[in-house]
Amino acid sequence: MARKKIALIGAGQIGGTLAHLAALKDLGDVVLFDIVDGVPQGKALDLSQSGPVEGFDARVTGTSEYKDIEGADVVIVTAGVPRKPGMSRDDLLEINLKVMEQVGAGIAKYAPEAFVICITNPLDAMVWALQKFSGLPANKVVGMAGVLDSARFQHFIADELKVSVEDVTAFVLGGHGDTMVPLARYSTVAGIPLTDIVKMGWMSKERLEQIIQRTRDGGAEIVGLLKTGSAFYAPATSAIAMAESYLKDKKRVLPAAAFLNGEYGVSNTYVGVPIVIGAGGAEKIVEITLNSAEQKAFDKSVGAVEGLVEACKKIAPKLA
Ligand code: A3D
Repeated sequence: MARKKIALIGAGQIGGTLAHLAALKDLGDVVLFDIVDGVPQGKALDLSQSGPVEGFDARVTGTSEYKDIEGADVVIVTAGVPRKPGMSRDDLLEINLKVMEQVGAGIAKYAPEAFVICITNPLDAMVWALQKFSGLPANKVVGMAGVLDSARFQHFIADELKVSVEDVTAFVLGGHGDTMVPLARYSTVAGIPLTDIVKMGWMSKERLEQIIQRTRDGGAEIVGLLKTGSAFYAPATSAIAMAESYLKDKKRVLPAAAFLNGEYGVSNTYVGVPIVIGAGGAEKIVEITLNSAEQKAFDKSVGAVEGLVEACKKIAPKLA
């Protein structure tokens, strides 16, 4: 069986980490693409030289030409600019939208059969634009945010209760922004919903609220500490989990920005919901029932994403 091919568009902080993880997990050969000549080639050479030590055979190459991504099974997009302290994800919209147009054209030409995972911010609007610019089917283009937001929530809960992260599941819905909706009712410790954990007195309601807010601000907290860029280890790991589920047809149920066509009462918009990822891409959108407070928070989040999509249409009228 031929080795799978993973193309990484953007060879910055997340791109380099993605390449390392993909090689360590032997997911396939890796092509790192970037417009800055030398960076993808240099990182690819460095990573290749870790192969003999780690014992991976994946070929890691760097390029600035789209033709080298030809036939990729998976494309992960991080091209664009990240946040600096004081910036919101939405401040990146105009510049990253232009990047999505170039990337979409490159994917359409050389990797139209690929499963595409977008990470570039503002995530929900950029994945929407990337799907439109590339013309790929909507079930083959998804955005990574929910796995990361849920992992942040899981980490904070496990840390607070002093339990293993392995026993904590977390559930975050909605757009990847300040309006994201961490759902306590659907997040559990060994199957016990966090709402019951509060009732049992294991954690106070106030503490849970603080953790939920810290999850929402999780990206900004790291931007504030790093000062020169945004988080990259956990975002890369999260996208690799999605790529692996596709490549191995694992059919994992993961939160991701998916194209909604009536589900959750939303149309023609990408927003974070649980989906099944298998060989067919986004194979199923899982529609959970929301209580009125959750629905209100979800609607607010969808409204924020729709506002960004409208801004994209104004900047690039061909998306309208
Ligand atoms: P960074 O290290 O700056 O890497 C971005 C790379 O994109 C750089 O190497 C650029 O040279 C390259 N690039 C710029 N324009 C183009 C282009 N037209 N074609 C190809 N490559 C280009 O950033 P990063 O890796 O830290 O972050 C990448 C993106 O991910 C940013 O938009 C972040 O905001 C976003 N991000 C999203 C999440 C989510 O959870 C959704 C988390 C963290 C970061």
